[in-house]
Amino acid sequence: MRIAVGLGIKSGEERLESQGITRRDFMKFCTAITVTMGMRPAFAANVAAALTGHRPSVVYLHMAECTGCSEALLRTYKPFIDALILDTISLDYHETIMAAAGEAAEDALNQAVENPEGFICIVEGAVPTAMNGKYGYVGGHTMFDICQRTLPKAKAVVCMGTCAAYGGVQAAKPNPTEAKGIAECFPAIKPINIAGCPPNPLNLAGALVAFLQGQEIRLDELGRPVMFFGQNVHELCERRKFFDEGKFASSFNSREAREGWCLYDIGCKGPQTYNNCPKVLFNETNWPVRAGHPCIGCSEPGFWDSMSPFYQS
Ligand code: FSX
Ligand code: SF4
Ligand code: F3S
Repeated sequence: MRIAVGLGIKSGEERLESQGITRRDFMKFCTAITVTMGMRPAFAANVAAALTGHRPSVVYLHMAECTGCSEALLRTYKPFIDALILDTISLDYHETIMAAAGEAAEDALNQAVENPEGFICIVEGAVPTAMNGKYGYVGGHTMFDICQRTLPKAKAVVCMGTCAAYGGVQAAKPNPTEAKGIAECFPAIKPINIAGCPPNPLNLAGALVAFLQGQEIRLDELGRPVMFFGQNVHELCERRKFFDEGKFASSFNSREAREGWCLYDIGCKGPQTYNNCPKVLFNETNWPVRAGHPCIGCSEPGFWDSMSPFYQS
């Protein structure tokens, strides 16, 4: 396994150790990514090698959004998932967590974009396009201009969350800012859409691993990696047997809901929604439907309009 022998890899292992990440925790994380990617257990060694190898430069842009996607990444129950992802990459620009401000931040962005080794661009949030983009500014530039200047130079563009992928809540009717997702806004860009509001950080980690390994990432017609979004929530749901038996909870606080009956009658959109939440879980702990909340379709384009009302009674 490369992690044990290569000089560069060893320094990767040392980096992790210096952050208090034990080898056991690290391999557990690699196994979680392996499962998320739908690979066989032995693939965990390849994941470990990808995560401890060369660190690609990443520029992380924020558009119009709630920043819940970054929160999902940074507020993991064990700090090491965010530490690992942030250690795997060289995060050269991220408006929310970078120390630099003002001109120093601008310089950091310009330098990262001109890096001769290239960079991966991760985008959170939708792009406001009305009035020439005047609804969204960062550092005196419209969000539209920042994307237009940055995205075509990236080796890969990853949309972190449904807003960047399809517009999300900003694009909900009546959409006064004419917010759009990246692919709609810039048709020449073919982003990898890690959909979800918020998306699961393990899906981002899995996509980065696949990219670092030079794997072909097969996308569905909505730009989502099939390895994470190839099945719908309903197929994977643990309440599914109750659906098949025609056992539907009639209210959120009913005994039936607590006993695991299907939430379809109270608004669940699992049958129309492609995501791996039941399999991957958030924080290795839970997912909406297990917690008693219907799926609201958060990984689908236009879900604020097409999937609402989210609750039925
Ligand atoms: Fe959207 Fe993400 Fe939902 Fe929020 O950045 S996908 S509103 S969790 O923050 O963009
Ligand atoms: Fe399908 Fe939702 Fe029922 Fe689960 S709770 S079986 S996802 S309809
Ligand atoms: Fe979103 Fe439904 Fe999963 S609401 S988080 S796709 S269960």
